[in-house]
Amino acid sequence: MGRLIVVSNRVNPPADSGVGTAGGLAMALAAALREDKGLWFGWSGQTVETYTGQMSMQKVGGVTVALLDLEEQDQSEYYNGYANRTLWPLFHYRTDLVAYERSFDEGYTRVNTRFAETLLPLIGPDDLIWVQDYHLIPLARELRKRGVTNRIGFFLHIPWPARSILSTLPRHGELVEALFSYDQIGFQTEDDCENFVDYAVHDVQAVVSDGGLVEAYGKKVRAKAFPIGIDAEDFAETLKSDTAEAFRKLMVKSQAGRKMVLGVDRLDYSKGLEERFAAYETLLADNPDLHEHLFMLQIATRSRDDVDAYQDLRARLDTISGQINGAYATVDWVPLRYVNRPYRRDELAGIYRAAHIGLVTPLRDGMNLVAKEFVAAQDPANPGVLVLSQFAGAAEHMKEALIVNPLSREDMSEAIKKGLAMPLKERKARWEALYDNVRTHDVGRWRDQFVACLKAA
Ligand code: GDG
Repeated sequence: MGRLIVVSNRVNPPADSGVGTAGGLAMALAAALREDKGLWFGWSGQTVETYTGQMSMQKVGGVTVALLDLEEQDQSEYYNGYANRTLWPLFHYRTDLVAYERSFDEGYTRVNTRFAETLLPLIGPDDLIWVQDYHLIPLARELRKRGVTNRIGFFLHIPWPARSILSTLPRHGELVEALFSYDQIGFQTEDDCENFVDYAVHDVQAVVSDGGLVEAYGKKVRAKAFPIGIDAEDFAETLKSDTAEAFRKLMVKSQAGRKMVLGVDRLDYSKGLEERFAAYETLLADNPDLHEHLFMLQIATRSRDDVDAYQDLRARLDTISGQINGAYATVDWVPLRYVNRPYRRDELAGIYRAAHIGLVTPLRDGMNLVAKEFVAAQDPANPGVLVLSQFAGAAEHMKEALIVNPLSREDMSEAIKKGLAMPLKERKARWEALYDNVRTHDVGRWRDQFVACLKAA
């Protein structure tokens, strides 16, 4: 039996000491890779002046990783360019932010070719190859061109957009055709999978048969939804750690009896942070009786700082948060605590636990793991309430949350108010149903189901 080879843009297996600090996805992939002595391949995150194609192999936390250095031009055209300025906004329905530049397209193809050339000599005859995310859609095509006949799977962590949105991308047909070089493709939700099939049927007259087999371009690919989850067991352990408990206590003390409305996100325009702040302002404006009885903590860790849209968003959030505090704060009450610094996972776990409301209101999101972490962190005897956007993939299975439209500040403001006033019995009933799903549909199940389908493809 061959090994599992995971390929992703960046490679981040947890270090030996990383238990409780690394993300669930990294933990789940690393566990599978350790079990069958697999390999994790990707970009080192480093750039060199001239590309050499040299890669370095090392063992991290029992996992063999192979890292490739790219050129600066690759970073700007492939990573900051096609991946984060073309595909990311497009797939999150932000056509207003999409940049279409030929050089991005070329950089994307070039880096996928470089990945294929470097990975090629490492592939054994029976290895399964599992490619992660939108950075690497053409990788299977490039491997096939070089004679690879192994099973290759692809999982998309972000939404697959509706046909009308996708068709705004120049050469969208090429991108879709590239997916037909895989044996199995996975999406976060049924909706995403339907969007893909809809495009294939209408734009390239694909034939779809039972079990999600899609035939077009003279090739066949299986398409299916594999909703990702968190590592619930590890998260429960993390929650028991001294650090988590210390952070929970710190939060309780600093709350001084006030209820906490919590948001935790990467600072990204897809996460609906401006709209969330606006909703919170509406809540404060409409409900003077709530003043001083609650506060909002928004942790928004900076990401993709090299991209203009992220710098612009950060500047706007700085302004809005200042305006809210300027208008409503008193000498001993800060209504909005807005924090850009990152926290460790165990610290975050303690912060989640102390929250009364978890606000997860992206404008679009593949899944959203924060929603699941918030649920996993709650005290079963006195759980907080999840307010969840209808546009997060997580909403497909988390119906017991208070589901909101993030584009309506009134909707969100009312949901926060409802959550704050929700009786314990209802909070418990909703939380139990949500937690049951988080626990059973965890990241291990996601990984095992994908790999089993890929093996059977
Ligand atoms: C993509 C898709 C999909 C956040 N701040 C800190 C921190 N985080 C952690 C959270 C959570 C993770 O980052 C964010 O995961 P999300 O799922 O919310 O969002 P993306 O980063 O956009 O992820 C998404 C996901 O892939 C998986 O398929 O769900 O839809 O966009 O785990 O806790 N972690 C630490 N410090 C922070 O300050 N340690």
